[in-house]
Amino acid sequence: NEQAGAVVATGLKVELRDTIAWLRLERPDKRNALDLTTIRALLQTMDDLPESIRAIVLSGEGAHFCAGLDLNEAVEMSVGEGIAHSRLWQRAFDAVENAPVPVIAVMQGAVVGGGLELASAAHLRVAETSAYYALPEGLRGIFVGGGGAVRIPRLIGVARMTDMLLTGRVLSAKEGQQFGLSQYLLPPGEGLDQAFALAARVACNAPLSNYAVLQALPRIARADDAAGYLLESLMAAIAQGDDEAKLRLQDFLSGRAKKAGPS
Ligand code: 1HE
Repeated sequence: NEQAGAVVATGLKVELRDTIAWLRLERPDKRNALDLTTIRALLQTMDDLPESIRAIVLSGEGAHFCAGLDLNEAVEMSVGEGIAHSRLWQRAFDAVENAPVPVIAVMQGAVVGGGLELASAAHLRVAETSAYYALPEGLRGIFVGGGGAVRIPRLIGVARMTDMLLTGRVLSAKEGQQFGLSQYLLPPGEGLDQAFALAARVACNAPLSNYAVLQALPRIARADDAAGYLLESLMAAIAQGDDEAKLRLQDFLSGRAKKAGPS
């Protein structure tokens, strides 16, 4: 895991470690609240990722993953600016969800408001037991604006999101895990190692398989059944037809590949 490069953009630190890019929110004194500079840095970073990157780890420096929108900026915004602001956030978080490689978020402490919207755009979410989730938008007189109204119901359902927005209810890490906000739950301090282990693992998959999982699966899940089945067949045939798949299938048939059972 030798560090190959490090770039510090304001609010976001980017390190390239072999085939893994590590993106870290870097405003711990502000609980990694997302200001425009950080959102722009995230969008730019996702656009500029080197082709050698096979997985991304997204984390927040300090005791909290992210306190959401930098409320100092929201105070000043007109209605028109608010729309433009939200559209920019949506582009940045779309760039995360539509990344060509898996994005693994590590969540500790506050994962609130736009912080939860950002984490929801990742493909795998690792929580530490210190994590807690809230959507204080309702309390602050605002609304989610970073794609959360689309993504969060897909994870936990409209009813739970409605409850969080209307009441400001805070979910514990355990509740978050039960509801589907995290796929992994670990003791404090172990999230990052777990995320890098997962990143190393998924980075070894055939790139076309990962592409199918990231790009085709969510669209199939949203399509009507007939379109879904067709997309699935096309994607299956494309992945299977790739040389990488032929090699991996041969490896299994000749007893060289890892089995699918418990390790
Ligand atoms: C902030 C922000 C922020 C902290 N914008 N400055 N988000 C929220 O409504 C969450 C607001 N934050 C909190 O409720 C708390 O800060 C936390 C529960 C996340 C953490 O509490 P704590 O006790 O660890 O920290 P703190 O003392 O409250 O905050 C430390 C500093 O960070 C303090 O600044 P300081 O200069 O007085 O040291 C806070 O003001 C600052 N800080 N959070 C600005 N969010 C596109 S739509 C998205 C909509 C949303 O995301 S709405 C949800 C916004």
